Amino acid sequence: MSQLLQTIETPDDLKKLSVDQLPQLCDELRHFIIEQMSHAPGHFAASLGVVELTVAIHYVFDTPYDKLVWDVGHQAYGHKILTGRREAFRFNRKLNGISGFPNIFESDYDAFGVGHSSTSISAALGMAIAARLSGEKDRHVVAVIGDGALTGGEAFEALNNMASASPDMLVILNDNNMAIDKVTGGMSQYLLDISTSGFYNRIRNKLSQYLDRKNDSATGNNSFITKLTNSLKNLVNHQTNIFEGLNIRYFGPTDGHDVKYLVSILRDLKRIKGPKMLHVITVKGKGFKAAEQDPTKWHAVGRSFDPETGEPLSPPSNEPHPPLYQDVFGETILELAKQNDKILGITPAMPSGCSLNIMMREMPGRCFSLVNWSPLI
Ligand SMILES: Cc1ncc(C[n+]2csc(CCOP(=O)(O)OP(=O)(O)O)c2C)c(N)n1
Repeated sequence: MSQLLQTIETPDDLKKLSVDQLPQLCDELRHFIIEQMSHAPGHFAASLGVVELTVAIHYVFDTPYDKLVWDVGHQAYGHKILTGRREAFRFNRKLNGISGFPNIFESDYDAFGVGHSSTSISAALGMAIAARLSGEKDRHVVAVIGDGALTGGEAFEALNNMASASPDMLVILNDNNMAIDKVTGGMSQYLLDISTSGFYNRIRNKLSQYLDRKNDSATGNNSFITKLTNSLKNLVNHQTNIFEGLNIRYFGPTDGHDVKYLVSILRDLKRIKGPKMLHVITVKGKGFKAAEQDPTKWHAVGRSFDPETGEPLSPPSNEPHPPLYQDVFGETILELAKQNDKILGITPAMPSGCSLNIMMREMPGRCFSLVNWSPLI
């Protein structure tokens, strides 16, 4: 039973829990999402992957005064449940129910109305600058963006602007190595490289442990320790970190499922001024075996399923049913492409979602993923 979750109407209730209780709350929240989604389908795997992150952010930051901006927004179910919409979540995506995405008209906790994708850093940058101009120096601004959404052009534009505006804001990069389909391209390879470089990460961890032992006053942006750490980081990091190169302090990569550790990191980051990025590694569909194994299939679910096994509850009927809209598109584009070799297929990193995978299977060299412009071969 959800003993802790049912005591939480808003993040103020969450803050009454001890840090040691947070893993249990995460289990309950994850279970609640699975249970609800099993009979009221919608986006699924992405929210499961950010349960710990969601709990840690609301535990550490003072939302809604502090601004929390989700990027594609389909991972914000946990956020909705912890911010006054636990019961309303039963009517998620239903007529007269709540929206499946953050919506500024629905709740003060939804700082930015989002759909898809790559807008969060720009929006958060605007909020951070507005806070600075209006003298609200204590207001924190946090953007959460996935590695898929980070490949969008507007996200790069925002990182570029962060470098010059130097706002007090935190970007949390939720890296599950997935968009709707598998992420490919230069940025995803880069993130993998910095996540897996053992030597670099060992040195970085030692440095951050050293930093942790220092008192709060030593962790300011201009402190000697901070400057020393940056110099050492540059020394050990032969390839310059792309984010550090843009004047954004980079922290991580770290385990995005260790809620207690996330809380301690976020508390530390809260005290550090300037533009920062925390890179967390998560598993899309975390805690639900079928979704962990096939996150693309479980990105969004269309039918009720058994919350234990993932098996569909209503077997597909033998009755003839109309084809899916996207399959009509997929079959048609393939048919046309066979007749006209000038036709190419382009998708925003979601070949399965728009059924371009039908053409992709037969003509991989003529299909492109918009987000990274690589042929789908
Ligand atoms: C401008 C734009 N580009 C691309 C897409 C297709 N798209 C939808 S969600 C998404 C990214 C999802 O991946 P990520 O941000 O990593 O979130 P996750 O689902 O993995 O949590 C993409 C590329 C879109 N909807 N709009």
